Amino acid sequence: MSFTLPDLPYAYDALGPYMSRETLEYHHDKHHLAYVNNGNNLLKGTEFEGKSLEEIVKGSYGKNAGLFNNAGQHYNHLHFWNWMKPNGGGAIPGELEKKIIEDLGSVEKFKEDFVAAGVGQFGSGWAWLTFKDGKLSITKTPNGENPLVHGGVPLLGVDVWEHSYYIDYRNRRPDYLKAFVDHLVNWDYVAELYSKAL
Ligand code: MN3
Repeated sequence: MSFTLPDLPYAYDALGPYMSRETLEYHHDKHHLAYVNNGNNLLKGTEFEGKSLEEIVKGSYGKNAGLFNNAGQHYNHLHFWNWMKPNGGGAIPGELEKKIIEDLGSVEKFKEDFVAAGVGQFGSGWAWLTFKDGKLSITKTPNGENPLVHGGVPLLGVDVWEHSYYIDYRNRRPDYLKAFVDHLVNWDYVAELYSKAL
């Protein structure tokens, strides 16, 4: 398979005021597109041609850094657009909420720890709600890495590369992360991934 860039699942101005049209234009149309194009070029002639994106991400990790970085970021961004929605945040579907309380203490504690993971990721990377061995945990990864390569399933991820927040928040990464958990998260999509991972 080759990588393709899907349209955003909402209008470019739909996530305001928490994420602006300008951010989404740059982030989706330029950054994500670059991962798609570079990934396709680096995929050519490798053993990974014809494999699924998930197989490429897992298989190229530690073996083909160029391909991994771009395939990983393509995977992360495909989900990232769906991890947000207009008027997001809010109520978490029941089963998932129960599991968050069971494994992570409370919804409030989850939010605090998720934001702290994003703030604590030095440089570029991602913070995650990860499902692994029947348990939820909060993790973080550098650059294009994600929980797949550590045997987990990424249920929710937030991009903490500066391109994701610098236009709207400048250096205030914590404010971006708080806005993400309180106003942007598409919990229905997270719950869908959780039910598939069970
Ligand atoms: Mn990004």
